[in-house]
Amino acid sequence: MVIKNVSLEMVCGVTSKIPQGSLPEVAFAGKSNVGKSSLINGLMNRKSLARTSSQPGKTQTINYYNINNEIYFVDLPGYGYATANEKVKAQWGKMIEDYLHQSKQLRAVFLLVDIRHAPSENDRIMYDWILRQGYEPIIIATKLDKIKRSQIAKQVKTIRDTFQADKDTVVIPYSALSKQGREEIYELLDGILMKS
Ligand SMILES: Nc1nc2c(ncn2[C@@H]2O[C@H](COP(=O)(O)OP(=O)(O)OP(=O)(O)O)[C@@H](O)[C@H]2O)c(=O)[nH]1
Ligand SMILES: [Mg+2]
Repeated sequence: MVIKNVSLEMVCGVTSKIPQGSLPEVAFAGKSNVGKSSLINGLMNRKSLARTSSQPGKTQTINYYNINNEIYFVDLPGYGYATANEKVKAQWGKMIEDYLHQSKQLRAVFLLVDIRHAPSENDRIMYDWILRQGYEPIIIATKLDKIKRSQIAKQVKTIRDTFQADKDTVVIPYSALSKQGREEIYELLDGILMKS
């Protein structure tokens, strides 16, 4: 995949209806602060089109990035943002669930988890939502630069085991600093686009 032009085309808040565009979509899900917006910037080759923050809870809307007029990258709000109040948490959960239910153009869901930790209860719920909606989750293990090379295989195994992922489930370690893992993700995206 070669990125030629990108733009933030739609922003969808809690009260908006899920837009039904004509391009295929891939979504990026994961807990707050895991690196969804950073990954999207890395894939788009942009430093900060998708807003990132060291404060969790930066992305509170569903943001649609139009890539080459070919596909949308859909940045979902992060879950598990500890200091958000219950009402806000419930709204975010509902937005994500509605999106997975209602988007007719969704082709794949990237589920991001921090490579340093075992996936949380919320991650497992998300993984199950993805499976139940009939999508094959693609797991991206983020912040690869924060662990030693020698720990990668063990951390990937912990992630697989926690999700009880089957053999075919792809886990790609990724670093937003070095962009390691990006080529593999582009290849997957090419495969998804060929099928749509
Ligand atoms: N070292 C390192 N830091 C990262 C990486 N990916 C993201 N970060 C940092 O983690 C923080 C959160 O990144 P975001 O991309 O904003 O995370 P997000 O998942 O979009 O967060 P929400 O919008 O709150 O759901 C930022 O300070 C990023 O710079 C990575 O691969 N390596
Ligand atoms: Mg974000």
